[in-house]
Amino acid sequence: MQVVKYTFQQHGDERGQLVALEELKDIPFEIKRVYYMYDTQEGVRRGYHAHRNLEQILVCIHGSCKILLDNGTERKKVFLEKPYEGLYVPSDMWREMYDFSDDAVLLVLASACYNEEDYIRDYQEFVDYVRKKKK
Ligand code: T46
Repeated sequence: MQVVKYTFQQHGDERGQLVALEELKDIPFEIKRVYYMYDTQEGVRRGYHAHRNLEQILVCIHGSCKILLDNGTERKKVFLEKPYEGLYVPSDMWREMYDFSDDAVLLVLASACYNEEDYIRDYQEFVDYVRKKKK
C-alpha cells in the first residue's frame, strides 16, 4: 500500500511562510468542502470509518497528530507535523486519527460535501466491501 504525501510549495520571505492550495493544481481534485478539528482531548482517537466515494487531503497546519490508514489488507501509520505537507486519503480507506498534540489543528480538504450515507463505520463491513469490489 502506497502512502501519498504532498509537499506544498512554501512562499517564504523575511515575514514568514505562506502556503496556497488550489484545486486541480496543488490538490488533485475539486475542493467541495473544508473542515478542521482542534482542541482534541488527550488520548482521543477519531475517525474509525471509511468513505465509499470521497478523496481528502489532510494537513496538520499546527501541532502534530498521527493517522492510521487501512485498505482492508494493509495498515500504515503516518505522522503529520508539517503545515506544508498533505496526506492524500482516497476512497475505500479506513482511517483513524490519534496522538493529537495539545495545539494540533488538522485541516481537511474534501472532494465532496458532507454525506453521512457515504460513511462505512463498521470495520468488518468495510473489509467485506473492499474484498467484494476487488473480485
Ligand atoms: C474523515 C476524518 C478525517 C458535519 O456536520 N460536517 C462535516 O463536514 C463533518 C466532517 C462532520 N460533521 C459533523 C458530524 C458529527 O456530528 O461533525 C461531527 C463530528 O464528525 P465525525 O465524528 O465524522 O468526525 P471524525 O473526526 O471522526 O471524522 C472526520 C470526517 O467526518 C471524516 O470524513 O475522513 O474526519
